[in-house]
Amino acid sequence: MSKITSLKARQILDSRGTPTVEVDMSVDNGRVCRSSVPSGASTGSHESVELRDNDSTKFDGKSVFKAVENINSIISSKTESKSFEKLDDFDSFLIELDGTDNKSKIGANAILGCSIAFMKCLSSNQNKEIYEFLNPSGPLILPTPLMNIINGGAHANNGLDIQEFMIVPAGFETFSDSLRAGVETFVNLKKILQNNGYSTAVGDEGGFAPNLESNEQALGFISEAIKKAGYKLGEEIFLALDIAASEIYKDKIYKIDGNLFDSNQIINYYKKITEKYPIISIEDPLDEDDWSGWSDLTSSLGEKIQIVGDDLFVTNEKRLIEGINKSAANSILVKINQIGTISETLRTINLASENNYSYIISHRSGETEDSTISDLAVATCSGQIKTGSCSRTDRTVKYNQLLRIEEFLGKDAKFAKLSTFQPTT
Ligand code: 2PG
Ligand code: MG
Repeated sequence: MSKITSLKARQILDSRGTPTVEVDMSVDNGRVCRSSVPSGASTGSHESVELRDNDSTKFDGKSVFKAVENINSIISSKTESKSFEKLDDFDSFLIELDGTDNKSKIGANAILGCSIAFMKCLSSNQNKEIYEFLNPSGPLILPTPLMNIINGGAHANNGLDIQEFMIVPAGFETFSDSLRAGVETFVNLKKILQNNGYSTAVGDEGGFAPNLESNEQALGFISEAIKKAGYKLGEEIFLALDIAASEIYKDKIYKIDGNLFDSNQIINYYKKITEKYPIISIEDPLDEDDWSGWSDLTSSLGEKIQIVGDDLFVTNEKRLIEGINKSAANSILVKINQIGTISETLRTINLASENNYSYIISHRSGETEDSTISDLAVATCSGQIKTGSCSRTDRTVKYNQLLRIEEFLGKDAKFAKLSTFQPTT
């Protein structure tokens, strides 16, 4: 049984300068472990609630002093006399303490900060890395990165409707070679954008945010950058998109490059671009509540590419069950703060895996120096991680942790390549 022996939360800043929650905790008088909580911009409306103070005189209404106070007073006092057998018991206790369906009382940000910190304390007390603690008997797999090298949508102010243009360097033997190919493509993309007179300033996830003429132009420049870096497009490096379609959907109509599409028409648009470019994964191609559109797209393109539910599933078992029943998507994006505890995240992953859905461990557009998701990706054998481009420390901290894990695992470090992509390749 494990007991919290110290607990202190504070407000810090995330990568956008927005306040977020940091937690310092020790369990059974072990080392103090620290966690911090990410935050999205294109948030799904079914996500757990991030508690913010909404006081317009401070931090543009976004301070999290209430969530911090909920940890330092409520969670701290209610756990004082309690011991927990496992992480699962601790997380269940927090869920019950909150008592709402969406963690709106104590705040998913407060709860997640404690859940991550408790997990870190348990692993530290066992002298284990987080990935070892989560999966002591293996197998362990280094994930293929989905690197968002052109940022649009809610993550930039450049007029690109599609939120994320990603490269997937999957055709390599090791994680570090894959990362290197991603970095070299990024560097070449910078030169191409410069030569064409576009800005090389970066967006929220460290990818470039040029004011391009069209969404397809982004795909063209990225394809060129891959070739210029000396890699084979569609063999070594593939493409992926996050449309974040809820952001371009209004009155049952989607808008891309000034064109208006209903669900059927946008499905045709996806068919065309996946014929033209080696796109192997599309996330949130349709609105978060356009279930019939999702089922139609999955039946027409699901045999060919990975169709990923992010805002659709919000890492929530109930939403995922609905998706499985409706044959909507074949993959789920997993964000720990959408659901609010590590244990629930692991249950959602198990459900996905049992139903042959792939699962991608993901960051948020607002990030911190916490690299827990890298360990989570290795421990759960997700085979895929989405953690932005290869610039900005909030993004590279996750890649750097994966480089360390690769080194720790030595010759046992297996790299996922395309093994977990849906449809299984
Ligand atoms: C997404 C994410 C992360 P945000 O839509 O997948 O890339 O963005 O955190 O803004 O929801
Ligand atoms: Mg998304």
